[in-house]
Amino acid sequence: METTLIILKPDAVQRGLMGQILSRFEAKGLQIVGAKLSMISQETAATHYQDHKGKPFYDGLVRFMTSSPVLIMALRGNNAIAVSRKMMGATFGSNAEPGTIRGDFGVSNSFNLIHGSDSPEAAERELGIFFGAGEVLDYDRAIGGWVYDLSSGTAE
Ligand code: 3AN
Repeated sequence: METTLIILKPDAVQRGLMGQILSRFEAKGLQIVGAKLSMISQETAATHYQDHKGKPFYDGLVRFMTSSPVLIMALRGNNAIAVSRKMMGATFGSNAEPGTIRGDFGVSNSFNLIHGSDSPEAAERELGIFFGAGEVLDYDRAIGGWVYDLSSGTAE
């Protein structure tokens, strides 16, 4: 099982889209194993987006991400990183496919609603930035055996 970091960005919170976006992940079968509504500090935003430092959109991105609360989540499932990235859609709302979160809920390139880790290495790094010890939980869901086929002993 993979765990990924998802952030519902300030535009998702301000536009009242948290519930609808969260519902999609729940309905898909991904397990919410961490969640907190939080203001991101300048320092945390800089750490999170360190790979983009120096790019033309970097200052605006940090300003945007620190402008309003965000919903920070840890989602778990088989291939959770790829599954959630596919659900998010292309980076820019203007060309994200209908059926994806960015494709259905946004049209902006800068305000693109959601962040999701793009690799296992990034997920580990980003989960460590936003969640402290004990804040990502291990628990069984009553529906677990209906989301995955567990008959072989592994989740299929
Ligand atoms: P993604 O979030 O789809 O993985 P990245 O990693 O290429 O996209 O970019 C990280 C974030 O930087 C994006 N979520 C978006 O908010 C912002 N970003 C990337 N490119 C641009 C751009 N050309 N103009 C404005 N913001 C951008």
